[in-house]
Amino acid sequence: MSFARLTRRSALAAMAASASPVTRARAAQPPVDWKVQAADVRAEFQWAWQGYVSKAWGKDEINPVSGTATSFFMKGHDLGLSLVEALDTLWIMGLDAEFQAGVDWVKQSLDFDVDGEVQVFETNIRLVGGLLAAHLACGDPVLLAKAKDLADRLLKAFDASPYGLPWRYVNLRTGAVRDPETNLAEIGTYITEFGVLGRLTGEKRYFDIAKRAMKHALDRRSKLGLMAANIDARTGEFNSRRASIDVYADSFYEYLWDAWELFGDEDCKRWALECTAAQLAHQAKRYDGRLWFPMVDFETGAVLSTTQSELAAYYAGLLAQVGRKAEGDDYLATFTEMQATYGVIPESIDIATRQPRRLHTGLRPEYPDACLNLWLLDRDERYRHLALRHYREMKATSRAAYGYTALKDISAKPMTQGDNCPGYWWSEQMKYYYLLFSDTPRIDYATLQLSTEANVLRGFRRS
Ligand code: IFL
Repeated sequence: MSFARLTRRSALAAMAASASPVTRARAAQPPVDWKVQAADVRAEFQWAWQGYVSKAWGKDEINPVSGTATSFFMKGHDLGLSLVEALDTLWIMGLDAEFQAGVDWVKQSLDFDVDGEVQVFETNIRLVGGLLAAHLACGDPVLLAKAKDLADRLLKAFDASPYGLPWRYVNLRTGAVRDPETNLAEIGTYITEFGVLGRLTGEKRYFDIAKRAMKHALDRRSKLGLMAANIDARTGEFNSRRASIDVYADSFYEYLWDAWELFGDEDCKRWALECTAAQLAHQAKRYDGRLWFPMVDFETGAVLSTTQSELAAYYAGLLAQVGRKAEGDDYLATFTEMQATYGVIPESIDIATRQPRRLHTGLRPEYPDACLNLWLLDRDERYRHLALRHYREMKATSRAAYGYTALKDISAKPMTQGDNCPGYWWSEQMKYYYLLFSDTPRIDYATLQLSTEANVLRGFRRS
């Protein structure tokens, strides 16, 4: 099942143990006590959790400057988003009392029978994934039942399309759907959560539903092997010409490879390799010597936009995972340069000028995500150092009275803060840093499998 991944990871890790002089020279960095760094990440997470508990308990997101809260899914009704996103991170960090308090809240207070609309994609990656990871961490069957209840409500969005492509929004109680004009990420980021749910419940249909939607889009690839990022769930046709590895498409590609690693699905592996080859052939471009992946016309390969978002940094890790490590390192270097230039990687960058296109940032996790995925392959200390730099910049700029916040203006000196901590912060970057620095015995790093939201879907070590 996951044999291919295990073999490859183990082999690369063994090679790293007998590192070449080149690798050793490149890794020459000031010595860092990684246990101390891990303890610092854990202490910061615990401190931010206390802020959430005191100011936003059960709410979706804390606004950590003002100590208020924001609903994420629907106005006036919260689903404990940050709490659910935090659960497996708390468990991995050994914050067991906090984890149990969160689980108790879910069991007593989280009810999905709500007459309100949610975004199907976000609900899956954040809540279904968060509940599944928490279940896998502690084994509590109520968490699995909640994940299944929620996923079943989301399935109505798939049923509404003759092609099994989920509409973007669904009413949790009535199943009414809205907005069929969707994109690759929102039709193709289900197979890992649904596949794990299917395994745990014995119902394979979840996996099949998720794979069908992905296959539909893959069957419509152009002669170049590219897909457009936008698709209509009613007609089943692409409704833009824009091929992208960036927002609106990103996690579709992650989930092809993840389905291979988690479930041994050969189709998904082949698709992942074919898509990567097409992207490297037709989207990879150099601007001033740096590697970028601008949006191109999916049929001609003509560059359509020179904007790249920070979110695209995940692709450095994915390239390495699918066997293109040199290109992954190359692309990581692009974002490393952005980090060195701006301190905080801009949310959106004009790749022709390397200037930020936006001054606010979303407290984003994609750069340490890539560092972790690269590090898992060969344990090169360099990735730890790069992630540490990212962590320190975040701590210096985003730490507020009651937690960590997105930034308003990265060009101001000092940078000015916004007032919102996105839910993914609880699931993503703090977990990436901790996994990189801690060597925690609670995780089997050889089998570790993370979702796009960094929910752990395999690799917990329960003693
Ligand atoms: O929700 C997060 C997740 O990583 C994703 N897209 C963007 C978010 C973080 O930037 O798939």
